[in-house]
Amino acid sequence: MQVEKYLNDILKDHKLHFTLIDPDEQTPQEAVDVAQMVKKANSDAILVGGSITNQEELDKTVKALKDNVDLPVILFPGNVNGVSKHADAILFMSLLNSTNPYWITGAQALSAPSMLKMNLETIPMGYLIIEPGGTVGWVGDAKPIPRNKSDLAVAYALAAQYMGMRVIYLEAGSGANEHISVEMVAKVKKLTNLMVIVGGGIRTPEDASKIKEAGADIIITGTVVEETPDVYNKIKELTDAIHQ
Ligand code: 1GP
Repeated sequence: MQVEKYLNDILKDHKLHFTLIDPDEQTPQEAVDVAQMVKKANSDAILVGGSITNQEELDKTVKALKDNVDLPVILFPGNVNGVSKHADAILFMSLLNSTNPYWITGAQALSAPSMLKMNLETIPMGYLIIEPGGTVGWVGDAKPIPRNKSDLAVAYALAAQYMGMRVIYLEAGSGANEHISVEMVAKVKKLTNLMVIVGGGIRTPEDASKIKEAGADIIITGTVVEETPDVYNKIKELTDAIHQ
C-alpha cells in the first residue's frame, strides 16, 4: 500500500482522523480490540508509537493489528526502537525544534539502514513541539514554541517545506490541557503547502471541528481512547466532526 498517496486521495474528499495507540499501554489483543472499535467508528488509520517503547511489544502489536484490522498502520516512532517491519509506513520525522541533534538527524541516521532493509514506506515529516509539549517535549530536548507565537511555527514549517518534507505535525503533547491554537493551525496551513497534522489535548467534537476548520488535514487523538468507557461513541463523535 502506498500510504501517503492513499491519504492524499482521501484528503480530496474529507479531512482525516487517526487513532494513536501506545503499545506500552495495552496488550496486542487489547490494541486489536480498540482498533476494531475505532475502525467501526470511521477512524482512518492507526498510529503506533510512544515516547518510551519496548520494541518487542511494538512489533507484536503492529503484527496483531495488521493481521486483524483493515486500516493502515503507521509508525510514529519515539526513538530508533519505534520501528516494525509489519507496518505499512513510518512517519520519518525530525524534531525540528529540539536542542539536541540526536532528535533532529541522529536517530534518523541510525535507523535509516533498517528502513532500507524493511522496505518501509517513509513519509518525510517535520515534528514541532508547541507548549506545553508534555513527555515528548521533555524526552526530545525540545525548546517548545509558545502557544501564542504562531509566526515561529510558520517559520519552522516553511523551513521543513524548503528542506523537502511533505508533512508537518504540530504537537502540544499527549494529554495537554490545551490543544494547539486555531490561529497557529490556520497560519501554518495558509502559508505552507504541507499536509498539516495536529495532535495533543484534542478531546471533544467541538475541539476537532475548530482545528479542522482552521485547516488541519489530519487530527490525532490518543488519550481519549484510554479515558473513555465507550470507545465507539467517543471516536464516532470525533470522526463525524472531522469528516463533515
Ligand atoms: C500525542 O498528539 C498525540 O502525540 C495525541 O495526543 O493523547 O492528547 O490525544 P492526546
